[in-house]
Amino acid sequence: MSIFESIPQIKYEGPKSKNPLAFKYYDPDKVIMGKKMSEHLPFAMAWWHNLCAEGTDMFGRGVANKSFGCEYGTMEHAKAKVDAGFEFMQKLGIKYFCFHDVDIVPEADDIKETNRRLDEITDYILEKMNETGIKCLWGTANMFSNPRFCNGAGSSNSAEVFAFACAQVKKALELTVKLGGRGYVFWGGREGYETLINTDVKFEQDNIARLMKMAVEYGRKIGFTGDFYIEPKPKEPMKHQYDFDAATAIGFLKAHGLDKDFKMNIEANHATLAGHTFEHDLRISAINGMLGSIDANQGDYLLGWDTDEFPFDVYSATMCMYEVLKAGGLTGGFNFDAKNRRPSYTYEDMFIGFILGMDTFALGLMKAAELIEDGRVDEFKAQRYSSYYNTEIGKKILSDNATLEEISAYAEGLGKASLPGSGKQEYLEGVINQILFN
Ligand code: XLS
Ligand code: CA
Ligand code: CA
Repeated sequence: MSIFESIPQIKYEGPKSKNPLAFKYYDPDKVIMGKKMSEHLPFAMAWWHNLCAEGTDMFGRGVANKSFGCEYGTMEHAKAKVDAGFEFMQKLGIKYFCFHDVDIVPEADDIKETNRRLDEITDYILEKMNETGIKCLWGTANMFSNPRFCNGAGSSNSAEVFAFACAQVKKALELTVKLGGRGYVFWGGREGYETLINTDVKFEQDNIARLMKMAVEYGRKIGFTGDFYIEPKPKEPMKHQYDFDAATAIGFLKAHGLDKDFKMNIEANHATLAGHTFEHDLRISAINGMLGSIDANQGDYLLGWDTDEFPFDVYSATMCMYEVLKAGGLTGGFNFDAKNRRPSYTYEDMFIGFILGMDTFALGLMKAAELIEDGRVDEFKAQRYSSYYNTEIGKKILSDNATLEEISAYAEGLGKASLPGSGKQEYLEGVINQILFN
């Protein structure tokens, strides 16, 4: 039985097509820099936004009907979501999905019953995976919706709540292993504080590390060989979140000896909320060897919160793909942690949102490859630092055995430094425009 009966298989029709239900740029078999687009771009569907979110906001109820013909809160509904999700992914040619524990079943009052439901639904998901070849990108535990997590999960002031966080992480890890997930995500939505007046920051951060260490130990014990990810976000829902941005999260992981097992899952809209560009957080992760996976969405610069929009900014997608290509690709994938705008509430809109996101990243990939093949940006950057490679003083500095006295003597010998050379920002921006719009 089909849920999206009126929606055809979505095909590549090329940039001239005006068919809203076709790809204009995402051509899965097209080869870019020696690899198929579909391999460069392992796209994933986020269970929560696509199959659960109905467009509720602070001022209004849902407008999109995601009952899929069943009563909410039942296992029939949970199964209908599986059917809908797999039909949806197949029609778009999406190979991966991501999930939270409570996206896939209705949560019961007793965690033992929730876990029983999770076993039942993952048996069903596994059947669908085997039938279709669709895989799990990553799993996670929702440790922010249930009222018990109002003061955080790993960072909760309550030992009992901490124990429930452990129980959910344990189960979500087991499910991720069962479904063969490539990664396991910690997004610390409530791991932060509303006010320092009532908060012991060191105690809370040490406890988050304790939870993560136990998760790594257990995960490895049950055969999880993938990466653990931290997904940084500076705020929302908490006023201040501990995993503020990539640099902060990486520092935390290194301080607690967790950096070998963890990488970053960078979300575009979280990076911009932290006052960075998307590409900034990607670069910081990559130079630390921790660029794992991406939540591909975009925010709205006029709004101060996380709007999780489908990406359509090709400039930003190009800068993202430049970072990804330079880093040699992702071990994870591109999860569309994105939702339709509230007034776009039809089944067709769900598909159009994904088509927009996939086309935007396909364009980003093609343009980033052109930028690299063009070479002007990379050549300029290399030339900009060349004094370290082609002068004696530069080589001395890089040798790591120079002293402050020796280098100072060189400067004193010169008396006055020449200017460091133009940064040529406007020239480089022009090169990017030329590549984007040629
Ligand atoms: C919320 C986060 C969340 C994580 C998974 O802002 O993006 O959805 O990706 O818990
Ligand atoms: Ca988000
Ligand atoms: Ca996310």
